[in-house]
Amino acid sequence: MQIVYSQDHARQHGRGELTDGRLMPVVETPARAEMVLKRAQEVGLGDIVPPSDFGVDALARIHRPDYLAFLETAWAAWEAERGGETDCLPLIWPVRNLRPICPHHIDGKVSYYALDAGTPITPGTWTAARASANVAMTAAELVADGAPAAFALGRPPGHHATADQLGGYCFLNNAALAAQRLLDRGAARIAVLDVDYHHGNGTQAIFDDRADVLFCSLHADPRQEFPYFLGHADETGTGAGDGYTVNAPLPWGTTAQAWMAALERLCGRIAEYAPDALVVSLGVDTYKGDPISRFALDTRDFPPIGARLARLALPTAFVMEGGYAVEEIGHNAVGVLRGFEGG
Ligand code: Q9C
Ligand code: ZN
Repeated sequence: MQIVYSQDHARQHGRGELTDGRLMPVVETPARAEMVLKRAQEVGLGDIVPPSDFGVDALARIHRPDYLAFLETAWAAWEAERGGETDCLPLIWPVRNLRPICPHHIDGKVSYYALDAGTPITPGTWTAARASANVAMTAAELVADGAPAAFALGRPPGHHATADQLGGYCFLNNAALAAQRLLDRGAARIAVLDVDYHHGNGTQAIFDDRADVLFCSLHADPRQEFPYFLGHADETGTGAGDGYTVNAPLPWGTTAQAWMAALERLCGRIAEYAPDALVVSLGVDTYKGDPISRFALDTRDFPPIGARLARLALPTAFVMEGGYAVEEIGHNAVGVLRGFEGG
């Protein structure tokens, strides 16, 4: 399958994320994408193609215009306020008992538009995030043009980003943009399957009230794990979208066997939905050696995931999400894709 890739991902290189009570080096680094690219080339996965530029209008199919304007201007406002020595991070949120009215000062604005303090805005964030979104939409375009599959090898990831919020290392929801692109190209129904260790709260929220996108996710139980406030089993969608969200929260320590059993259930639901295409939010932070995650999948467990997805027999756009064990991320992510091609 073709691999869509842009070097602009490297423009997002945060200095610090607030974690465990202190500012720590970020785990969502440029090396992640470089390691996946290296492995894809090693095994000859497919040709590497650059993204097309779909412009801000395509982003606005999913994201609120005021949020896009904020992302575009946030670094300049932050830099003007206090120099460029530190990344732009929030400190207070419009939570219970406060009012979500967007402030004018950058400190308040970044808090309004962020859902955590682990997602630094840097000088290159807007460039890198747009490139990652274009990478995902280009993969969708390839699939819409008839490719059986395509791989969007982008970062920063996307599935925690909502229509108007960044968080969880995500700024633009690449998978949602890919799904929307497929719909805009004529598909009637799209399934999004999110296999990242973390719940894809952004993607779920974006499609919550829609029946034209089935959102299915396997993830660490939000009672134990980030993003903590979405991803429970009783969330099934609202309004017209009722019945089109399926969550499979799993406990810390989940093994490949239990994980595959949950995947089987979600694949059944996807087959029943009979979508025109599938978007896979491909996170490999389910790996047992992942530094921020607590599932127990081994490198050999990833190819069977791809093989099972191939049995759905759907045109498939894979969109890179999480995975922070940098040495193994290439073997794990490309393992899924090779399993898909061989399966
Ligand atoms: N101490 C994705 O995988 N921060 N995002 C965890 C760990 C949030 C992960 C803090 C993790 C978000 C795309
Ligand atoms: Zn993740």
